[in-house]
This record gives sequence, structure tokens and C-alpha cells, in this order.
Amino acid sequence: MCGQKLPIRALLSSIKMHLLFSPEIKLWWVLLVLFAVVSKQQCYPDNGNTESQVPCYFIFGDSLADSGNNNHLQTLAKANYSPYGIDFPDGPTGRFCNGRTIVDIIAEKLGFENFIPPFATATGTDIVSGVNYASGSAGIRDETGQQQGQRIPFNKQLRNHQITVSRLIDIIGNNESTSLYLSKCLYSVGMGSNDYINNYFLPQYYPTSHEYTLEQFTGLLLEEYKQQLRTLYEYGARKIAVFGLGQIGCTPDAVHTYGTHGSACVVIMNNASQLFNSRLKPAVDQLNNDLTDAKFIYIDFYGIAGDNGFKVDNIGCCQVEEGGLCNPNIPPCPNRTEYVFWDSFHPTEAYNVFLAERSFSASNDFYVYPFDIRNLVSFNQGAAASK
Ligand SMILES: *[C@@H]1O[C@H](CO)[C@@H](O)[C@H](O)[C@H]1NC(C)=O
Ligand SMILES: *[C@@H]1O[C@H](CO)[C@@H](O)[C@H](O)[C@H]1NC(C)=O
Ligand SMILES: CC(=O)N[C@H]1CO[C@H](CO)[C@@H](O)[C@@H]1O
Repeated sequence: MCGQKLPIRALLSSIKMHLLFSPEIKLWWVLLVLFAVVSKQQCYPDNGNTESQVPCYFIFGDSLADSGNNNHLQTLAKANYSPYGIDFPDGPTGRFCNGRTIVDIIAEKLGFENFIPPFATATGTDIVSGVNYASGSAGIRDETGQQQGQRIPFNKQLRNHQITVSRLIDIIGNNESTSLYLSKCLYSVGMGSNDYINNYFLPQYYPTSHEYTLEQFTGLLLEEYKQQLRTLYEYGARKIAVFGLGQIGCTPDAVHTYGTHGSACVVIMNNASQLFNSRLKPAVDQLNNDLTDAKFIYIDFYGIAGDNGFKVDNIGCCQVEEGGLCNPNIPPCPNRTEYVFWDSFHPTEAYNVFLAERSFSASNDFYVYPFDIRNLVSFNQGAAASK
């Protein structure tokens, strides 16, 4: 496949295809269409419809989206060994899953030929289709996850994105065209789980639960998160999907570590998720009100989770070691499509498909606000700004 290794002429034409209607390059129109036809014939001889719905997809997050950024870091939060990747075409890559993560599946639905490359290894023109900055154990707060070792907190992921933007300006050769290009891309952000799991609920390592009530801590998280999302906007993002927290009290690790006192899940941790989500939704409203040429959407993973029909939702498919990640020496369960959890924290590919489908094209509006990713990518910002 040549999707990430296009020759430079085809690459530029693919960038310019997405800028077709920008006035300054109208003159190039005919020439570019020619280029696009040529490049398509060279690249995708057997596939009729390969145009992605957006030119690029930038991914911010934690282990639910990490695709290899932690591989070279000194941390316990790594998944670049078997049986991780047992159902992934390239085997173990650093994904905390047996197969594709939710953002991989979203990229496929958008029509990308290749998975979005991790920042750690993306070079040259790889970055034009987007970059994945996600890092296992990372959080909104910089200190989150530090008991595991190195990680890339959201603040650092944003600085890495700034580096990508300047590389893109070099490739595209023009600041304004780059801004236009970046405004057409999809951005997804899923942070916050670790600020509870690998911070607030670990009083032996972090002082936060002594210093703040759950409400206060959640308030601080949301203040910081809103600021970070504004920074993403300042770097040119205009179509941003924000993932709410899932039921963090239902992971096999939470149940094992904290006990449930008769409930199915750890109630206080699920309360934390709900509190976070209940503040995130109005934050999305506020961002949409303040930044009228952008569109933020909120995806309710907590609600979606309540609706699943999986047979096994309380134990992971692989045998785990003490930290809750898979034991490399024991074969995982064979019937992976029947499990919600792959290890003690992370969903199986089958469950990721379930989440991605309901985020991408929702059959109703219960869990997407104000609409789904499919509508976000086709959203016309010009129309929104002139309202
Ligand atoms: C969780 O939230 C419910 C509903 O708000 C509340 O009644 C309950 O006391 C909370 N439980 C814990 C352990 O915080
Ligand atoms: C999955 O396979 C394992 C091992 O064969 C078996 O013990 C388990 O009951 C199966 N689970 C389901 C839900 O079929
Ligand atoms: C993509 C990008 O860097 N755009 C910049 C172009 O220049 C203006 C003004 O200097 C900046 O505000 C943009 O951020």
C-alpha cells in the first residue's frame, strides 16, 4: 500500500484536493484533478472508492488509543508483546488490545487506507494523514500515571502536535493553506480515566484525594481540560470529538483491587466517571458557544456501555500479571468476540467495534451530543460561523 508513502507530487495533489475550493488555488484546479487521477491509478489500482472523508485525523488520548508511543519509554504501561495484537495484522504494536483500538476503527470508517501513525515513529510525509499522540497511563494532569513510569501527558501531546503543525507548514509550504488543511481534519480526544485510576484513587502514590473532594478534583480536571481543548483549537482544530469516560468502576482491575460490596462494579469510581461526564457535556457547549467556527461533540461511552450484549463483561480474556496487563506466557481465551475486556483494563477489539459504530453513526442521539462523528466530519463550519 502506498497511502503513507506517496510520491511527493501525488502527496501535494492529495493535500490540494482537500483545499480545492480555497480561492487562492482555484487556478490549479484542472491540473490538480489530473494529478489526483494519476495518483489514484498509481496507488489504488484495485479499489474504486478510496477517498477518505477527511484529509487527516489527529488522535489524543491514553492507552485506549495508544498505538506504540509508549514502546520506547521507560514505563510499566507497555503492550508491545504477545498476546497483545494477536488479532492485529502486524501482531503486537503497542496497542493495549488483541486487535484494533477504537480510533483505528474510526480511521477505517473515515476511509483511510492505513492506520494513523504514532507520533513516536511518524517521519517525513507520514504526518499528512494525521498523527496519533496517545500514551498509556497519561492524563489531563501532568503527574498522572507517574507511578508507572514515563508517559506523554495531554499537555505534552499538544506540544507534539505543535511540532507536527510546523512540519506540515514545511511540507505544504504556506501557513494559510496549512490552516485551511488542519481545519478540515478530524480530531479526537479521550483523556481523564487515568486522572482517577492512576491518580485520585491511588492515595498511596498521590496526595490528590487528601487535598480535594471528588467534586473539587473533578472541577479542577475540567478547568484544565477546557483550557487544553482551547489550545487544540488554537493549533487549528475545528472538528473535535471528545470521548467521555466509560464505567471505570467496572474494569476487572477495579473490582479486584477495591471490591464492590455487593454491587457489580466499584460504585465510587463509576460515580467519578459520571461526575466528570456531567461536567464535560456543558464544557462542550461552552466551547461551541465561544469558538463559533469550530464544532465540538461529546460521545457518551458510559451510556453506550450500558447497552452492550456481550456474554462476559466482568473478567478479561487474557490471564493477567499483577499490574493487570496480559501475562506474555499464557495463551488468551479463544472466544474473544464474547468478551468486553481483553485484559484487566482494556476492551477487546470486538467491544471497540461496538463503541466505534455507535460513536460514528449513532442510530439515535442518546449517546452522541449534539450529533455523531459522521455528521461532525461533514459539518460545514462556514455555515456555523455565519449563524
Ligand atoms: C454514588 O452516587 C450516588 C448517586 O449520586 C450516591 O447516592 C452514592 O452515595 C454515591 N456513592 C459513592 C460511594 O460515592
Ligand atoms: C470461552 O472459552 C473458554 C475456554 O474455552 C471457556 O472456558 C468459556 O466458557 C468460553 N466463554 C464463553 C462465553 O463462551
Ligand atoms: C497553521 C498555522 O500555523 N497558522 C498560523 C498562520 O499565521 C497566523 C498569524 O501569524 C497564526 O495565527 C496561525 O496560527
